[in-house]
Amino acid sequence: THPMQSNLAPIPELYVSYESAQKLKVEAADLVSWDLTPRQICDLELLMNGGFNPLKGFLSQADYDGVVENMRLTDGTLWPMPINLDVSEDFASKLEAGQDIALRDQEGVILATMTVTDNWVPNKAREAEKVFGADDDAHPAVNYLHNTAGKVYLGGPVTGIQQPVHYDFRGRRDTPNELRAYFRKLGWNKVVAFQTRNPLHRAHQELTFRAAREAQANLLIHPVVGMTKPGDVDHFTRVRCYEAVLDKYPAATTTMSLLNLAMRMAGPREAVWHGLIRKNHGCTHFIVGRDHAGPGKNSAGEDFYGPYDAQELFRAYEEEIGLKMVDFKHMVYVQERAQYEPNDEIEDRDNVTILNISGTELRRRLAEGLEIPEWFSFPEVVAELRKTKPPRAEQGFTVFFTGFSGSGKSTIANALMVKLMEMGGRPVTLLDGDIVRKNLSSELGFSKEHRDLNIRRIGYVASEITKNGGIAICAPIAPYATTRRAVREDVEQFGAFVEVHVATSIEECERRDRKGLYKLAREGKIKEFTGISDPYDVPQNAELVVETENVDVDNCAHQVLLKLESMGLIKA
Ligand code: PPS
Repeated sequence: THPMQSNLAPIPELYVSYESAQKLKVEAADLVSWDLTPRQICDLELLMNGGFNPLKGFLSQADYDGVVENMRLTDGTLWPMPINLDVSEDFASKLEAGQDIALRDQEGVILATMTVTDNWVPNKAREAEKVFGADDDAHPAVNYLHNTAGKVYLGGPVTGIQQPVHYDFRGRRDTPNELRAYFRKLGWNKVVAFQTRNPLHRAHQELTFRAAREAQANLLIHPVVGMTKPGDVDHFTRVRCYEAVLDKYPAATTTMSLLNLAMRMAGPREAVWHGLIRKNHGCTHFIVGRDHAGPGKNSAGEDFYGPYDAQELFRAYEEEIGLKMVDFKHMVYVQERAQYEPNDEIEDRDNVTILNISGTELRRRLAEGLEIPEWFSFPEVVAELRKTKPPRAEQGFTVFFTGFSGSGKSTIANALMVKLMEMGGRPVTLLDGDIVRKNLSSELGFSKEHRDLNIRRIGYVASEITKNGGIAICAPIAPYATTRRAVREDVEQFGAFVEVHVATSIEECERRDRKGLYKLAREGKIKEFTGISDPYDVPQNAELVVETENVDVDNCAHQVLLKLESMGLIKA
């Protein structure tokens, strides 16, 4: 095959001229409007700027069927991914065939109008099987399809009014035509693109550099900053890492641009889709690695796709995509020669030491603040990752006490707070039941609905404290297990959640009756009193259960400290 050269002429966009856009924007204010979801905003941006060329809008039903069945639009063009406007049944039922609607971002700004030519209920199970390979919710896109996407799809041409606004890394974002113009200006007629959703370490730098050298091409680092796999390193951190790595390439060979794509993690189909998108961005070559855009394990614990399925499918469609694949070699570090080499090309294999650090091992080392060697990653990259994810003993967390009124929650929580403040290092906030009810929840009573609201508010504040690296100590009764679980989920996005059941029996609490409330509850003067006339779900999976009968407060607080230490949240 002879070397590919790019045609860097502009590609069609869906935007109207500036003047027409101003006019259309005013007219569109009267249209029925749809508030776009974050994923739809990503899709719309790439539709409008030509990233999804040749699509002219959201897929019609016939095009959708073709794409799902055999990766082709009705005119035969290769297109592997359904791009539809999913909406609620309620919204769809109000539309007439051929009606224009306005598409707004989450602040209400009109980005585009769309003529709704098609309106149908898709067979999502079939879409899952055909596009993602299995109707299994363990696949992030299948999960999205069933649990987040609307029931009805709309299709039809889009008229672009303005680009979605981004406030971050503005100088690093380029439309396909902006990149084409840039390549034209620099005379880059061969460009190899590297798609990524992870921080780049030395192996990636080495691999991309080799790919460019082999193809005798320039290199475009083209990371996805739209939506990636849940749990990935956030794009702010990643872009700072990429900027550090850019300095490591020979001058004037390499550039970086951010792609506001919403990934689907569809492996082989996704690789073909990524290729078409890069072709639109003026590239000539594309790196496809092992397990490209892999979604992880299915619900039976097996991989959804084989490790080289993506390379195979890409190879089968290479001509049509119009982009040459550079297959990703698994690079490992050879200690004796102090360099990276492709794993399948290592000479004298038996007499050298091959080093590698897996993703899991890297996460462990970051969490525990352990060394990450220079042969594995650049110190600047490691420093950025450590800033975002300090070791556990420096991260925020929440201690959530639950138990009957008078069980001793507040007293233990207070003792714990003082001990943590003595240790120092992180700010501590106590969200005691009584304090919260005075401040955050002063208008609430003790119905189930009000108790839930109260606990959700505590959970929200605790999750914010945890996110920002502080320690939140909560001490409400929190009688309902489902509500406690919801709070756990809120907090665990940002740090550890340590549930402590203060297991003082109701008999003992009533015997103590420190506030005289049990007496009033028995007399019926206080209604819905927890443990007397209102339920309490005993925690089934608390991190710690403390008994308070015949144990002093200091000892109870100490038990919590030991638990925190064993979880790595505080240092001995
Ligand atoms: S909840 O269920 O988690 O929202 O309750 P919480 O916010 O922790 O508030 C419990 C405190 O309010 C007093 N109190 C009652 N508790 C339970 N049931 C009823 N009906 C009730 N009415 C007033 C009681 O003093 C609780 O304080 P603590 O600190 O738990 O003893």
